[in-house]
Amino acid sequence: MTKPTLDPLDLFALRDSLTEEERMVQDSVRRLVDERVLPIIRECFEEHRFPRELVPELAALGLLGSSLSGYGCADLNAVCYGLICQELERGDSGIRSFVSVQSSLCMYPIHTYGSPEQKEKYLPGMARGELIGCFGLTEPQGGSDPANMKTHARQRGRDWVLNGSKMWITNGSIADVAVVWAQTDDGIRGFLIDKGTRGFTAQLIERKFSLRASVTSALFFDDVAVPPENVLPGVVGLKGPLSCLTQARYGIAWGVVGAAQACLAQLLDYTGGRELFGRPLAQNQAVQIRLAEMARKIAGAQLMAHQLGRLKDRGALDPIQVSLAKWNNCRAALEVARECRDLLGGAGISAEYAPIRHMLNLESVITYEGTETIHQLSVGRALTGLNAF
Ligand code: TGC
Ligand code: FAD
Repeated sequence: MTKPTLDPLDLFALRDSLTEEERMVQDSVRRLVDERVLPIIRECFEEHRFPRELVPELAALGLLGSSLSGYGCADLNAVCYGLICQELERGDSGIRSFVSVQSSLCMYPIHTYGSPEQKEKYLPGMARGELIGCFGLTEPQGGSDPANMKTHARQRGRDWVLNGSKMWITNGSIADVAVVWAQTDDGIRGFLIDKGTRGFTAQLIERKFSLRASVTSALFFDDVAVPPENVLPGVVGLKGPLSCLTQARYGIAWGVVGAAQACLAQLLDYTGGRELFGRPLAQNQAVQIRLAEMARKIAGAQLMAHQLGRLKDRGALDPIQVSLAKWNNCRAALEVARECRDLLGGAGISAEYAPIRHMLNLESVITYEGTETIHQLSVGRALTGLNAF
């Protein structure tokens, strides 16, 4: 038997190209996932429970708003943020989702578009995990087309009055502050709605088959009075929410690699140890071809994520590159998870094995933050200059 010399989960030795700081970040998140996430995540998924008890530990490692500077944030580079997402999603997409929403969808817009007072009020508490955020863009009538949002805000005296609803909102029922995008007479604006504000309610969406270790909710706004201090002053228009989505989609392109790695690692172990027809399952050509295909998909996704990170750190990232990577990497991870589920045979449907949990999670991940079709059409538009939306 030939001894493997390469790391099957890092065939292009990308770990060697990381700086010392990047490796340290990866190692510390990896430890957290091994010691704190993996022992409980199966039960959380079965019980449909987000492990909120982990939030202080995520915060203590500097994982909330990790790319931001000041306000108690870690000011890490983009590759570090990617590695954080990758390691967390090796545990579960729900944990990565929590960090994506807190960091990229809530802290990022406050940091980028907020007033000095808003930054002081929210960011330090969010970095410490004492304040949880959610991001309300999607509405029941169609998340792919947020320009058509019905939630609106009108000025009444000094305040704004917000009416409408949002659907499928991660962290919605546990959030202390909701970053809500609403149509106004002069374009889409961002509003910071504190928990307990009169007229604002969040309702948990129960009985999901996917992302069961994550909180998903609907938000309702019934004549919610919002003072001007709670309006993000730095942006008007769809580019506000879309710029946040670029940050979060970037993290997802890395995160799903972790989910795929977790699946392949478990499958390599399983097929190496299971004897059928007098030899290990892994010693069949048909099985090796499938394992090699999975390794190819993971390696391609990893290379794309790493290059995306280097481009982002140089300030040269284009949202279309993020669309391509989000699409490619989610599709690759989902295919890997489904293949692993299948090669585990009957065991593949057991909660004892991770692939089915990752597979079910990835059905959400390929849908949220822009469905696969939306990213394909975005790339198509960039290639042709013709808008097919
Ligand atoms: P488009 O013409 O492309 O853009 C409108 C304006 O926005 C500007 N823009 C950006 N600005 C900054 N950064 C970016 N990344 C930007 N992308 C676009 C653009 O320049 C333009 O500005 P201006 O000044 O010219 O007006 O807009 P469009 O209406 O054609 O877009 C179409 C489309 C389909 C691409 C867009 O609507 C879209 O991306 N739809 C998908 C919606 C989506 O992804 N929703 C996700 C909701 S959040 C979520 O799912 C969280 S899950 C969290 C978790 O748990 O991890
Ligand atoms: P639709 O937009 O109705 O799309 C339905 C189908 O039509 C899709 O397959 C789509 O690709 C396809 N389609 C759409 N347009 C076209 C076209 N022009 N041509 C061909 N096909 C098309 N949103 C938030 O704002 N904040 C959150 O925190 C958040 N968290 C989420 C968590 C979970 C678990 C899930 C599942 C979703 C979350 N979302 C969140 C919402 C998510 O972003 C939307 O589900 C997504 O954008 C798709 O919107 P939709 O579900 O309304 O589907």
